[in-house]
Parts: sequence; C-alpha cells; structure tokens
Amino acid sequence: MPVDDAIAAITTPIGEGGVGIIRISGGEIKEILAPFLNSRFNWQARYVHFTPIYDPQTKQVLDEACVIYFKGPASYTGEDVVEIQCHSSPYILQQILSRLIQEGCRLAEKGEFTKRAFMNGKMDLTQAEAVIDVIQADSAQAHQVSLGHVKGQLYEKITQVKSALMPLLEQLEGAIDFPDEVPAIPRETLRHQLRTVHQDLDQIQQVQDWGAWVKSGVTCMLLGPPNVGKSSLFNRLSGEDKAIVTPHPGTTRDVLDVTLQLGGFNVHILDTAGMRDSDQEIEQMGINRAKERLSKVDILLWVLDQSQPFSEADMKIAATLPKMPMIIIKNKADLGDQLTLPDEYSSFSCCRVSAKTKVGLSAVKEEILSFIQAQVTGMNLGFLCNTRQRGCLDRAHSLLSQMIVQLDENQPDDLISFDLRQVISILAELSGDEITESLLDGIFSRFCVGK
Ligand SMILES: Nc1nc2c(ncn2[C@@H]2O[C@H](COP(=O)(O)OP(=O)(O)O)[C@@H](O)[C@H]2O)c(=O)[nH]1
Ligand SMILES: [Mg+2]
Repeated sequence: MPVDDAIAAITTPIGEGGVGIIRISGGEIKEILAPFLNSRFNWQARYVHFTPIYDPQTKQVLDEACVIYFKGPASYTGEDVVEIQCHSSPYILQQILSRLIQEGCRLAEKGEFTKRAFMNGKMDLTQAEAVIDVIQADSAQAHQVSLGHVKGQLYEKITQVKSALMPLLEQLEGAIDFPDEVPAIPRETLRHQLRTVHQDLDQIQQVQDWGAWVKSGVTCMLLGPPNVGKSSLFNRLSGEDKAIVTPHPGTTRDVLDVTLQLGGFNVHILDTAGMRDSDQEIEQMGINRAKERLSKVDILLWVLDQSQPFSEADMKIAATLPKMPMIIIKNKADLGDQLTLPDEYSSFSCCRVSAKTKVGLSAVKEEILSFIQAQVTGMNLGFLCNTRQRGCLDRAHSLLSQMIVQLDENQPDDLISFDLRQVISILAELSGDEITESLLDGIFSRFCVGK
C-alpha cells in the first residue's frame, strides 16, 4: 500500500457539541473529495470555504460546513490535508465519514496522521511523542512541558550532545584504522569531552527526577496519630466530605485520595489511618496500607494536635518517619497551643491550622506549592522525557559513566570507541533518529484515531 494513500477520521470527540471535524490526508484527496463539493469549489489553500457537503451518490446535501485545504507539504502530515468542520452531530459525522470511505479513503489508524508527519520529516520522534502528551496532559504544567517538546527542546539538546560525540568517534576510529594519517586523541582531551557530555546528561536526568512531578503530580500523605484531625484536614483541603470524621480514634481505615490543582500542578493528597498499635484487625490493615504507600509519597504532611503536649504516640511516629521532604501541620489551633516540638524538627516548614475554623488552611497549600516550585525552579522542563526516552537516557548515562572509569583505567582505544558508538546509537534512539518499525508502532498506538 502506498504510504500516502488517503486516510480519514473524525478528529473531535464523539458527542454533541458545536463543531465536529473530519480530517483527510493523502496524495489524491482532491479527486476523492471532488464529488462531495460544488464543481466550482475553489481549492485555495489555507482559506476557510463555507460550502455544502454533498452525498456523492444521491447529490443530497449532507451538511453545510467550513472546509480548509492545506496543500502539502505545508500541512500537519506533510501531505495534502483537508479538514471538514461540520455540525457536531455523531450522525452527520458518521454519514460523511462512511461516504468518504466508499469513495476511496481508508479509516486512519491510531496516531496515523502524526506518524505521517514524522515519516514526512515534519517533526522528530520526540515531538511526535509529545503530541500524545499534550492530548493527555491533565495539568497546566504538564501541558507546558509537552508543548516545549512539540517545539523540540529535548531533540535539540540530544542532537547537540550527539554532535559533540561524533567527531570524537570519527577521530578514535580513524586513529585505530589509519594510525599513520590520523593522530590519536590525547587521553586527557577524551576524558574532558566525555565528562562534559556526562554532565549534560546528568543535568537532563535531574530534570527527570523532580520533573516527573509535573507530569504525574505530587503525592502528599497526611500522617499522624489517631484523632489529630487528618481526615478533617483532608476534607477541608479537598473541599469535599469524602473522609468520615468522628471523635472516635481509629475511624479511618482505607487510604483515601483526592487531587487538587495547586499553581498548575496536580497534587494528590492521601488520608490514612492514624498510626498506633491496634488490636483491631481492620484498623491494623489500614495502618499497614498507609505504610506500604509511604514509598511512593513525595511529601509527608505530619499532623499533630497542638492543643496537647508532644505525646508518647507522637514520639513513636517521629521515630519511624522516613527521611524525606516533610511539612509539619499543627492542627486544632482553635484549642490553644500546648505543643513544643523537639529541636530536631525546627528546620522543617510548619503550619498552624484549625480544620474546624479553616484558619491556616491556605498556608498549607502555599507551603506545598512553594516546596514544589523550589524543586523545579531553574530546570528546563522541556527536557522532561517519557518512559521510553528515560530508558534511553539512563542507558546512555550509565554507559558514559562506565567509559570514564575505563579511561581512568587506561583501557585501549578500540574498547572506548566501541562504547562511544553505542552511546551515540542510544542517543539516536532517544531522539528518534535511529528507530525500528516496532518502536514506531508502539509509540503511535498510544494515540487516538484522528491525531
Ligand atoms: N476543635 C477542633 N477539633 C478538630 C479539629 N480537627 C479535627 N477535630 C476533631 O477531632 C476529631 C478527630 O478528627 P478526625 O479528622 O477524624 O481525626 P483523624 O483521626 O486524625 O482523621 C473529630 O471530632 C474532629 O471534629 C480542629 O481543628 N479543631
Ligand atoms: Mg481519620
């Protein structure tokens, strides 16, 4: 099958709405579309043509629509593209699509428009992958990152790193094959260059660790002894009465979660069973669940009852707190302040709140947000990778680390050049300059039909 055969799909979600769009792309779409349009239809590109759309067989009007023609290669796919913007009734859209198929179009596969854009050199693979991330972005920050990728920041950086390595490889291999003509690279130069590239990859890797927050969100867990007001705070922060609140210790069992949007970031708040040794089987199961979730938490929200002195129970919890980012929340501010925390906690951010009166709640949100912002400030989030790209980045990074050790151990040039070729090849896989068919299928199958 020719790669530019005509494909068509409904690109807008099915359902009632103002406008529904059908996109058609391919080499001979003007011929296929001719019987749908007036014989006088003017194929002026990038112009909105308001026109009836006819049934090619019966010549009945199917709908009145705005038709835009993008002449290839100046189009999304690089081929001739037509977008028919008609009324968004699933019936009308299906009617037009089914007739397009009768007249010679094929229903586009998932992501096929973007795959063609990639095949026709309209975008590199990191940009193509970013298109799916833009579609799936569910927070303002994630959206910004994906847009950065669509503009190709990651691709540019990786290309720059690769082009720093290429001359090294050429000279290394030249010196091995033609020692009389090509001088060997001094080890010190080689070491310096590899270290520089290694630092570049280090920098991109750091962005991944913190930047993952931007994509998947930040998880904060409310943790503390029973009855300090964790569930009340959870309800107040989420603005819903999701968690059951009672004066009886041991009420919360399951881990509850809610997602807030703070400053464009998704923040997942978890409410947990109060930590204590319980002889109640179900409560103990809840406590164990909370402990299991701890490893996936980014920020602990340690809740204490400030109307009481620092207790034995607080001390027990303090002893089990993992070393991780933490905000201390002193709740029940409306009942007075009896709580003095041990000195070792003086460096942690601390908020005084009352879940009952709501005083101090906004400070908790601000504290979480400023913590996230402090981590991501100064990072180029345009370098944020998806899982596939991250795998390549980690492989290239660890191979480079290994090569630097080999250089220090004075390993021969042919071994170094073999690994260097590998690193370049992995980076090419990351940027999409070296790709396999199955890799492409895997990437584009994540798309929806019509993109
Ligand atoms: N006075 C006062 N009572 C509170 C406050 N927060 C929670 N409570 C009460 O403390 C009890 C335990 O609250 P809950 O949210 O279930 O605590 P949890 O066990 O830590 O989840 C309930 O009776 C709440 O009404 C607060 O800020 N001030
Ligand atoms: Mg509770």
